[in-house]
Amino acid sequence: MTFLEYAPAPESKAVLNLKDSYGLFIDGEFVDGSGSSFTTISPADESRIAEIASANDEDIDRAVAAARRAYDRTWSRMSGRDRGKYLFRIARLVQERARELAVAESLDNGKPIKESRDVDVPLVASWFFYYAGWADKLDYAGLGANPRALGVAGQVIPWNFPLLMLAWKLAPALAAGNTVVLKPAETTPLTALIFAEILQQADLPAGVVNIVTGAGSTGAALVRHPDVDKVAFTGSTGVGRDIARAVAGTNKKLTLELGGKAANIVFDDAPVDQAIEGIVNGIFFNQGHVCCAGSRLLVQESIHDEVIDRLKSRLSTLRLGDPLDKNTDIGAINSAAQLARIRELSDIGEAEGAERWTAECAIPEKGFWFAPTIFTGVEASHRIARDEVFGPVLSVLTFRTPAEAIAKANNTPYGLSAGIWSDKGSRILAVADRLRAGVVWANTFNRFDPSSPFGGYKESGYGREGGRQGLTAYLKGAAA
Ligand code: TAP
Repeated sequence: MTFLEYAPAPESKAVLNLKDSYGLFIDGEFVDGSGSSFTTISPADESRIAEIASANDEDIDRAVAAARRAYDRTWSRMSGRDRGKYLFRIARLVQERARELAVAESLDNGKPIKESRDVDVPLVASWFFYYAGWADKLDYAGLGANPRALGVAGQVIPWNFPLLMLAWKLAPALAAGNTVVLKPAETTPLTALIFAEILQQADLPAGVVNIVTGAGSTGAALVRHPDVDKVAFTGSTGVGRDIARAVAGTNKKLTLELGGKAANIVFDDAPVDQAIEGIVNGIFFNQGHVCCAGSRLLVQESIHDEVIDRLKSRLSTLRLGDPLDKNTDIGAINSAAQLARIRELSDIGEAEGAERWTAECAIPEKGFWFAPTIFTGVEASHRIARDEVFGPVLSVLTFRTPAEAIAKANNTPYGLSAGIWSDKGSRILAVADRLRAGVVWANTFNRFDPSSPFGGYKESGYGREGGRQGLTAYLKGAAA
């Protein structure tokens, strides 16, 4: 089969107004950091984007003190209606600067511009719009009598959806009346810093949101700070455990959104064309850097060969390359370290006896890249069936009966998400009921909405983000 070649269609970087270096955002201003600064680079070509300040313990002290002052003097005294107005203003500014934010996100993270433009940034705006609407309705949300904010929240986020994770954390915290110190991931600080400019534009009172950049040690100092009332973390299960230990025995409230190893279950009566698109979206969206990615495909044995053949031909049409090109489907892997991890686990998959297939595509010379890969003949004991690869790698297992599908789907230490593909509504409901996963999608995958709670079981963490439930993590005595 021959395909028409697409001409390059790069999104212009002219919309960006980047600074050469960025400070920490504390008490409404950009200030110098006391730690040694670091460079953020584009993972697509390893080019330098900007110099970023690093926060040490003293800076964390300053940021937490600013958040405490803002909580005591302004934010906790402001009516919910007025807090809501600020959140609406932020949401509208995100929409106004959407193109700039999307370009910056693709540049710093490596994700395709069509995803940052059509998924990440619109969801960021909708998260702020949604929680803006809750700010003056907390008394009527069934969250207990007179729900009150906790105080200062320390929030630590990962690199896979940098601005979206910031929105998931900030919007409910602010709507509930808390002030915040947030640490973005070391490899993707850029959009959080542009967002800080948006906060200045929105005239948000100084200290309500503070953004401290740095490495893991900055996050560790933040979650351990004695004047932080609430810790919210999204990231790996290993770091989540460390934070749970640090917070144990204190009065801090804690929510953890950790890893996943979701089963995407395809029954033999599924609409196969749609299922193929759902499988592709489930694991190759955002290069598979998705905590709820459908990384384990469970396909009914009778349709296994047909599904795999069609999947391979679909994957052969995906275009890998420049994240800023509007035709790109698969962007760059976020960092050299993540690429090394994906390579290592894939090599282990092969060594353990699974059959590896990789889509043919030209890999750019510079930057971090990994072509879409499928492993068939995977067994439940294989590392690629158990460990989170967090990359564009799909492990395929088979099943014969619904009971076997459920048992295999639940055979994981994680419990974040799952997908079911079937023509029968009754089967979908019966299977969904028995899956130990926080989110179950039916005949779709990776759908997000601010009104819908999201979170996991087991090693995927605890607490819910999104929806009315997402507010409970930021209010005293509130139960979902
Ligand atoms: P982590 O290494 O856990 O890093 C997450 C954040 O924690 C980063 O900001 C990191 O800083 C910081 N950090 C590192 N060590 C720390 C410590 N000891 N104390 C406090 N903070 C620390 O994860 P990652 O590699 O960035 O992200 C990938 C993982 O996140 C995957 O496992 C994925 O499943 C999970 N994830 C889960 C979800 C949800 S909603 N469940 C969403 C997205 C991602 P540095 O960047 O400087 O290391």
